[in-house]
Amino acid sequence: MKTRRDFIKISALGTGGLAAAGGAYKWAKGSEIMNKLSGEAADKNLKLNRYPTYCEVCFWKCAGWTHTDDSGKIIKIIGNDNDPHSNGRMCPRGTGGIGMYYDEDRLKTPLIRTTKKGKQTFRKASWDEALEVIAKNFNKIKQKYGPEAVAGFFHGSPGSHLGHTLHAFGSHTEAHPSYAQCRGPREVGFAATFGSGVGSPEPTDIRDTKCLVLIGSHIGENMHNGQVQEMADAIDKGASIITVDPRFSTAASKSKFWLPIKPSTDIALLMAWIHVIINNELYDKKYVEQYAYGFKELKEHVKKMTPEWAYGITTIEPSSIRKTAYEMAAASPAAIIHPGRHATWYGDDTQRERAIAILNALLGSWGRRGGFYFKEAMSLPEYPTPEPPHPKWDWKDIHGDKYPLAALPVSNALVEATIPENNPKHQIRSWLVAGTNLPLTLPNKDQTIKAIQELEFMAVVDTMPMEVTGYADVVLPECTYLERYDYIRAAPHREPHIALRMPAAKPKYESKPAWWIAKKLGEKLGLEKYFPWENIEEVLDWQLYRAGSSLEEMKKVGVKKFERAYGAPYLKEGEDYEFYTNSGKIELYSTEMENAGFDPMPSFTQHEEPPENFYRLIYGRTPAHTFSRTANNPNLVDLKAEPLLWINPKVARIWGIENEQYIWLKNQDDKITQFPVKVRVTERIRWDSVFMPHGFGHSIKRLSRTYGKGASDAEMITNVKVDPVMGGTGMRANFVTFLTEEPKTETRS
Ligand SMILES: Nc1nc2c(c(=O)[nH]1)N[C@H]1C(S)=C(S)[C@@H](COP(=O)(O)OP(=O)(O)OC[C@H]3O[C@@H](n4cnc5c(=O)[nH]c(N)nc54)[C@H](O)[C@@H]3O)O[C@H]1N2
Ligand SMILES: Nc1nc2c(c(=O)[nH]1)N[C@H]1C(S)=C(S)[C@@H](COP(=O)(O)OP(=O)(O)OC[C@H]3O[C@@H](n4cnc5c(=O)[nH]c(N)nc54)[C@H](O)[C@@H]3O)O[C@H]1N2
Ligand code: SF4
Ligand SMILES: [Mo]
Repeated sequence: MKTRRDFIKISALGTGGLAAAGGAYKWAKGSEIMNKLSGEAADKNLKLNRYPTYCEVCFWKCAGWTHTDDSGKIIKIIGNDNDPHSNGRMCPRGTGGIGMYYDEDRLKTPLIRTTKKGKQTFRKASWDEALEVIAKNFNKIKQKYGPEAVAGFFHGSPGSHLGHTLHAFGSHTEAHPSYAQCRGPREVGFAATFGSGVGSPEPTDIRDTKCLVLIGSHIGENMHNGQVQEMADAIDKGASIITVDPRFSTAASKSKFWLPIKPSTDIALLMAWIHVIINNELYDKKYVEQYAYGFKELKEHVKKMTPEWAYGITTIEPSSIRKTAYEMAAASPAAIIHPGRHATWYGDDTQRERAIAILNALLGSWGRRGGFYFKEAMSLPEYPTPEPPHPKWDWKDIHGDKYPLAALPVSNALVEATIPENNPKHQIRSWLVAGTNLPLTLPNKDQTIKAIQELEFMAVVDTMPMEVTGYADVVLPECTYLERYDYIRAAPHREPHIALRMPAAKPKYESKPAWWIAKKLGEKLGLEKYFPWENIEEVLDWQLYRAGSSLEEMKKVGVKKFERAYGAPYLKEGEDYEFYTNSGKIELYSTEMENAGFDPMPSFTQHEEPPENFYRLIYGRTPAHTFSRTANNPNLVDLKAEPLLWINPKVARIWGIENEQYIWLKNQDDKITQFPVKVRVTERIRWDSVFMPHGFGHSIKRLSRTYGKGASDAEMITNVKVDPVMGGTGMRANFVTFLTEEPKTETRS
């Protein structure tokens, strides 16, 4: 039975949560941990134990060592010297990761939705009871509609465990926001060009590059560790950085050229660069001749896309466009036009990524030193379990004719398929969510909530009481990454390698690791045969043994490197090479796009302009936080407690807004932010845009350090431009105006 889900504030639970949190906040500030964090109190007599881990504070997954003192207390995390993701150094967020473990606002027990005196609330439950309720509901849905009607929304490590349970149950309806809200268009655009996506970590050979072009990619605020370190090294070695950003970002401040582009016009700039490089014969002729397909067509296509044409669109001077094109060509092939990572901007994102890929191809940078290296990952054998049942339908049926080049499920398509009004052929009835805060992560929150209200049942696995947990019927508390094993990290890099995560302490409270939750839920669902092991150590040891290592060895070394098995990371001069495209070549003219009914070569299309007195909302990262997951972290709150809204001085003057004033934002659809945001008046942003970091504006009172701190960009993202090629949600077509007085509550979003 469908019941309307009231949003339940977990603060209603327990006693004295806020008071206790206040005390602990002070404790954390003046504590040994904070001193250790800043490296001030290195007590030489302290005996430390160390346990290998890889970080879960963001998806760079740096490997490091968690240190505990002789009483078993977690003291610090430092990088593993042998790890190519971290090179022995964690970023401030990774160092502060222990705040996740110590956060006393954490979820502590399983919770079940119940009604008391007509009011919905959560009650504490045992694991046995909570898992029983989930299993009962999933099996009910399986009987009524088939197992396919249960969908998974996962991000990060817990998804690999719970995904196994979902598959064993009979559903492949599973989505991750890292695709349709993040890197999807980039993967599709690069695959259509080079026959291979970019993947994570990006195989950008930044340490040896001579020219790095960042187009809406803000390394420096985007703190992906190894990449930031390599960029610093490249700058030291004299590489030139070209940053294209409406905002004077950290990267822009390190750049030889900053092109403050009018937002939403990047494709015009990219095409003009291609024009200059072709017309002035600056491209890598031998490389293009040997490896590329469709050069003649491309040359014809860009004929009229001159810097003068692009100037009218982008506001970038033709002379700057030419100068920067020459700069890249001088560095070729050691030049990188960075593909970015959060690529879902304006709905034509696959085409923008295609333009970036084409430019790289012309400069001969794919497979070349200082460009992109050919990555290699260690492949670990899967622990043998029976073949899962074959679902009658899955995400591909949900997509139908839409998004023909989507290689992975699109989260927003799964949300749409949950709403009966959309007449989905395959309706989703239940969600299992783990490691993703959907109301802040998916654009168009109203639609997400509407879908949730249609569900017959929703279970959420999280470490914290978050916006998403408030809508669950059952909440399961996962322990933090410092308290658990997960699968081996076998990410690609210059050298194949593996990294182990193991617990440094017992799970606090009643929290449990996702592998345990996945197995126990599986058993409750009658799927024991898919979990023919006692614990995950058994699985890891089995896999590691076959890869030429063991759990015992990995506990000692944390990271192990292997020889490359599939050739050199760079092309040799004139080497024969077949790309995984239809033509076997790098496709400047994409046959794959053409066959799917899209333009084989990118073109600029005009996007909406802000209405009068509105400004484009651009958002991004802030160095000390990751999305919404760290906003309450006791250590990281100290580094940055609230977001700032960047406004150009000219605009601030017109509005009479002062630096550090708190204001509310209203968007083009009359949505108003729940909380005000502090203004930073700065020349570092164009007048037509405002900038704010993502991940703040939490509405959960139980998040005692971050509740009500700043506005949430997600509340303002109601105009979503979906990429027809692969379903990515363009989120930058939203415009805001300013409210200097506190708005009446009933008008708020
Ligand atoms: N408005 C807006 N939306 C965006 C973006 C943006 O910039 N602005 N960025 C987009 C991008 S690029 C991405 S990749 C996505 C990221 O999307 P998400 O990964 O959903 O981002 P978070 O807000 O960090 O939410 C993570 C959730 O996982 C929980 N969590 C953290 N660690 C663990 C764990 O170990 N186990 C479990 N079970 N749960 C855990 C956290 O408490 C939190 O509830 O967001 C996308 N959406
Ligand atoms: N500290 C920290 N680092 C992170 C993360 C985090 O949460 N915190 N998240 C990680 C993840 S999952 C991702 S996907 C990456 C995202 O990181 P990136 O892909 O590097 O960056 P975005 O967040 O998309 O980019 C924001 C930049 O684009 C600019 N911009 C806005 N509109 C336009 C436009 O129209 N044209 C151009 N040229 N520029 C524009 C903004 O001013 C801003 O500087 O960061 C990763 N690194
Ligand atoms: S970049 Fe920082 S937060 Fe991300 S995994 Fe590495 S140490 Fe952790
Ligand atoms: Mo992302």
